[in-house]
Amino acid sequence: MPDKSPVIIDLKFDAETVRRSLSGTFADREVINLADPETKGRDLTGIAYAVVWKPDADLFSRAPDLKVVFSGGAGVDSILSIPALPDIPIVRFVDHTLTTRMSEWVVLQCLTHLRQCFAYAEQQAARHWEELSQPQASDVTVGVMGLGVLGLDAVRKLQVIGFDVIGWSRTPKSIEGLETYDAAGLDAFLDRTDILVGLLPLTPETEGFYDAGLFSKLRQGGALGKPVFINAGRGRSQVEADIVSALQAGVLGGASLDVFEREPLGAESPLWSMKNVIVTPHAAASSDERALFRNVEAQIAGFERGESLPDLVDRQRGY
Ligand code: NDP
Ligand code: OXD
Repeated sequence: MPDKSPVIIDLKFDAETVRRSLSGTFADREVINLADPETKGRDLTGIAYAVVWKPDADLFSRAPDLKVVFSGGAGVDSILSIPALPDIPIVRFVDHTLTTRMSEWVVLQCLTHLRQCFAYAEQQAARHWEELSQPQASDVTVGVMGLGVLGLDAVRKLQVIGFDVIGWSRTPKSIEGLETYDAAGLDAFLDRTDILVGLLPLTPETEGFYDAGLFSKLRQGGALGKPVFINAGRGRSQVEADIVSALQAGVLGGASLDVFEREPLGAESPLWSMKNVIVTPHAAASSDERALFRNVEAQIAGFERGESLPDLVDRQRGY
């Protein structure tokens, strides 16, 4: 084995897929996959790298010499919440495979609500033939919250479909072809929005953010009649009881949710069977393991050549 630091793998993904995807990767260093029973109790001192998703709480005390932590996903809340996290660089997983998947999901959900798929599914079940009046994408304003890697790609793809798109982010932005709002413009942004797309990270500021007060500020009487809430950011940013009440009261006309306050979503949740609601199991943009390992290999090679690491997490901001 060449004299290069091993890499620890602690990914709470499907264990078999991780194992299969590791074959042929990291050719120049040892891989210690903590899902393998033989690594139990293994001394992890002296190891520089770890690739993690929902890591074991004791990983950082077991591996005190880590130089870089690579996140197995784009979101890092499950890493930042570990109390023993050392003050070392954390690299997010930013890759076209993940970005493309997210945009596919977002576009699919926006089109599902625009093209009245729920109403047509009901008609089909009843063997009922009736053409419904159909707004155009350009009649509908999609407000994308979060203009980072995922939000911006979704914006561009929604624009190609023809939606009127506006964006909102923490800091002010100037983006060609996109009207944007910052934190101070929240109410004005919501007041124009027919379909709200949440692509925000979970931070202390965004916890419980999508609540009754926010839903009540979305535009009523737009081309879809009632506003729609779509969230693929993080579930703890949404107040699920408020989503249910807003749907029941007609404040919201529909929702597409990929993330939930508690995952898996409990069987008792009313969201499973509500009208005009799509539930997907945190599957909007799962990481492709092979792409992840290729990405980490390239990052480690660059780091060992003395290059700076891209896609670093800002611990102060929390994302
Ligand atoms: P980025 O870090 O690239 O972008 C985050 C965006 O959110 C930025 O525009 C940032 O604003 C904005 N933002 C953060 N905090 C606030 C706030 N308090 N108020 C307003 N805007 C804020 O992240 P990505 O686009 O790569 O990913 C976004 C999130 O998507 C991830 O953190 C993760 O939670 C989720 N995700 C979900 C997946 C799924 O399968 N459901 C898959 C992958 C990711 P600014 O530009 O001003 O910094
Ligand atoms: C991610 C996710 O953050 O899959 O990448 O949720």
